[in-house]
Amino acid sequence: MLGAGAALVTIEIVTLFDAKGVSVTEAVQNRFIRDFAGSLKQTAIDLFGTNDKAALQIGTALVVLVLGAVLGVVAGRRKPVLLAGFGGFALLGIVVALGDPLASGPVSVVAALVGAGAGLVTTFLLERWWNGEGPLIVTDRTEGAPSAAGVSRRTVLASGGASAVALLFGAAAARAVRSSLRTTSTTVRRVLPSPARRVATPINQPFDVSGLSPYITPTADFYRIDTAVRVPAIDADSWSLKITGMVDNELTITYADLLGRALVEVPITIQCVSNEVGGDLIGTARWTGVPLAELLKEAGVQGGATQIMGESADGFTAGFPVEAGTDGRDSLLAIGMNGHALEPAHGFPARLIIPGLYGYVSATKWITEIRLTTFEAEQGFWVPRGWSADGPIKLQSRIDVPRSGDSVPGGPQAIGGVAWAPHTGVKAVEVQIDKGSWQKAGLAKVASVDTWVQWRLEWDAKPGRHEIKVRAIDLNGRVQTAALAAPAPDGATGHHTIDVEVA
Ligand SMILES: Nc1nc2c(c(=O)[nH]1)N[C@H]1C(S)=C(S)[C@@H](COP(=O)(O)O)O[C@H]1N2
Ligand SMILES: [Mo]
Repeated sequence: MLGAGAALVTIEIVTLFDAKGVSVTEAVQNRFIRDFAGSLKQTAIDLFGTNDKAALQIGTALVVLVLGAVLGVVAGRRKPVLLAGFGGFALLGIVVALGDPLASGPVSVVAALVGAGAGLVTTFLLERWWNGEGPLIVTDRTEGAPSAAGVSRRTVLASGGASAVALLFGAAAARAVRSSLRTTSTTVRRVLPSPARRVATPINQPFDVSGLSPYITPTADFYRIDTAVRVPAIDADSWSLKITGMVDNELTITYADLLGRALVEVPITIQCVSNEVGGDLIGTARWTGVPLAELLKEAGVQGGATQIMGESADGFTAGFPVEAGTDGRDSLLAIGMNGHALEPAHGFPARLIIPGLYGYVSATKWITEIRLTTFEAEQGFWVPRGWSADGPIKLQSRIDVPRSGDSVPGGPQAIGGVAWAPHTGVKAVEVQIDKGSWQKAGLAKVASVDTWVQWRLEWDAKPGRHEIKVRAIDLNGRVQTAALAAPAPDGATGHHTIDVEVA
């Protein structure tokens, strides 16, 4: 177990030589996500929410320690078995790391080999000490004591456990140092040129309800979903984006090219398909970027192309219909969010933002390629993992205040929330209290049909328990369905319903 811990910490220390990349362990975690994401995504989100990565780290540490312990038990005093065990894990790590676009080959090979070496040496030394052969012999060996070195079983377990924890902290510390190295080397705050065109964000909204989601979600509160264990650290100066596939002219675009173009700023709501009814995997930001249509026009999309596939530096892919890039909506190759260059977590240096589509089919972060292809030829990351190839965001609405389970004072007060039908627009929001008639809520202003709308209803709350439901009606007159559907395969449906207690 301690040998395995020593291997882990060594791998992280060696990977300090590749601050921007991923370690062998992270490459294995990425691979695990790739292979099991299909079956685990919703369970992981349900269990851990957006702490799923923390859960993965803790899980990995435990699995590695347990594997080490099992190897120790199996190997006994047979050194070749230990050698084969550590060697096998090193080989596996190397093979997986070589397949990870963000892992450096040479650093991974060295890290895996040195890590396995450190694990073996630790194990051999401990074993020698245990058998009373090494330099660490405790002299007052008592005959028949539970451990060969004359140390009690309890002391061995306690110091062994403490050492394992120390090794894990060491690995975490090495990662933290690596994170700080990457942030200083890549996330130089870039000031974006002011946009040439701006879709105005409504200020002076007609109402202000405490607890209601703000129209524009602050970047710090914006939800985050990515398959990469670690946020890719990309150097904007060496980054480039290729437009390839079924185009007349392949293009290569640099960050400087993007900064030199006429930028637009547009408020757009994006949502994760995994968002449950009433969930918070949705947000609206002012996105700054270059119209995707302009880039596609320069590349010259060929007649047979039906799908635009975005591919990222970490190998993630997401594909959507060509029309969503060319039909006049504000689809963007975005470089800014809420007035600043993108945060690394949200896709620095560039990502796609496509109004009306779930993120998993469209919003590729850390994008390095836009490939014109067909739906027959290629599938985006989530499609073979059980999610629909088509991902229009469904008509939905949410109650923000009061919160379900709240106890509220009686008398006049506001019920409020948000509703959305991205790229279609919301015509009306209706609220039902205690199975009564549907009452029309007031709507705030919106920048366009591409964002959510805030709504409010005045309520004269009478004492007792109450059930409150909301539904939206889109600009085509479609009423949000009450039929319950889970997020997989193409987005949850149903009416958000809450219970409140009025004092
Ligand atoms: N490279 C990459 N881009 C990605 C993803 C990802 O895992 N990797 N996740 C997608 C999904 S599922 C969603 S919902 C959005 C979330 O964008 P955000 O994290 O900026 O909110 O990004 C999309 N872009
Ligand atoms: Mo998503």
